[in-house]
Amino acid sequence: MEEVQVKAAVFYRPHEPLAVEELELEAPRQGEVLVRVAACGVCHSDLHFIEGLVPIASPSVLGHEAAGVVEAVGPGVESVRPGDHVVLSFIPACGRCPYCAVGRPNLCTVANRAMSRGTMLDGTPRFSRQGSPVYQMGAIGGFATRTVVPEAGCVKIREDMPLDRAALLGCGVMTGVGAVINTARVQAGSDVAVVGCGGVGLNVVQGAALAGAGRIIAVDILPHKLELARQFGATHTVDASREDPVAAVRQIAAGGVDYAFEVIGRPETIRQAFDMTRRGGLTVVVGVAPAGAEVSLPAGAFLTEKTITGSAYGGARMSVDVPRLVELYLAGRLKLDELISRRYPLEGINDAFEALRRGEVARSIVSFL
Ligand code: COD
Ligand code: ZN
Repeated sequence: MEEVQVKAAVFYRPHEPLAVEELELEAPRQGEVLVRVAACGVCHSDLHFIEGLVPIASPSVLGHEAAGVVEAVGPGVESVRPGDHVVLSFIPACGRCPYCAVGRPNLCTVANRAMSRGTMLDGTPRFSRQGSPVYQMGAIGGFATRTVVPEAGCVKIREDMPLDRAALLGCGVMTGVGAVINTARVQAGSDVAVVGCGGVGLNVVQGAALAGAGRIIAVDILPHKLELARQFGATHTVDASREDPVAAVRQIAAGGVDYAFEVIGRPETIRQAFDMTRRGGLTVVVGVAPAGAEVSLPAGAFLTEKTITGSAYGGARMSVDVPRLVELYLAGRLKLDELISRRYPLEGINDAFEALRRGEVARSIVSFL
């Protein structure tokens, strides 16, 4: 197979709009898959790169929340074939490293190295422009008409699952619902607080509802996000721009909640989530604060057996979790349609990021359908 031309949104430097331009895409190599992208969600993590808060290889095709149709496979690929519908994973777990071996594929050494380099598993990207490499966010680079990904980054799904909604499973839904189900293992009847109800936080809210949590307290600074959180299953809401969220949560759930999730990525809100967790409870940090940031915690609180943990990609075991989420959606038990506030063509990508920055959307998607 020959190289193909694609149109993609390319990041060159922080604080600059992405450039929508033509790139060359190499044919899939051993263990790789060429995918025609159907849709790619616009996540705040991509915005972190654009805002210069988190470093990334440059130039890079952003986008890590995508689904599409397999068009061709490289040598040795066995799990998917042309025509298959797939959700893409930004942690294409190798299956052999120590983390994979102990059942924690979201921490896979090989995939996380590829992710930090913006390459395939062999350390090189498949996009290029006039002969120079163009990197791919999360071994995906989903803001492109086509991309090449590792076979391990493809999760085959039912063909009756709409691909635009399937795309959301690739990051926001997996990260949010997974933080509740896989990382925290929230118990039925327990109290939950969610600090930050954006594209990922709303999925923490609906994950808590799925897990049968008792009180689900949504915290945000935008009233329309709190309204959405109610639709997704929040039983209480707290507007942190008007009142102290820690005091408010501790009043609603006497003494604090059993589980508090931070889904923004700021030291102050991580501290708030910890302080609203009750004795013996668990604080789960989903958001990643800017490089170099530190959080301070009251050391005395550990005497109360409080636990704080991170959650990466919702503890995803993609080949198990994605088909489960698809079934939940098709059974009417997982909200995806309600997450999609807007659809943009690839040319509208910078408007999509501007809307996300202004807090206007739950999720928007770039749609190639
Ligand atoms: N108090 C309460 N809510 C707040 C505050 C505050 N002080 N500040 C902002 N918020 C709200 C906003 O109003 C908004 O509703 C929400 O927080 C943030 O939502 P979004 O839609 O802007 O962001 P998401 O949900 O797309 O992304 C959140 C992440 C935490 C995933 C992301 O920002 C992040 O930390 N990414 C790094 C982690 C990572 O790389 N993960 C892998 C790929 S996602
Ligand atoms: Zn994301």
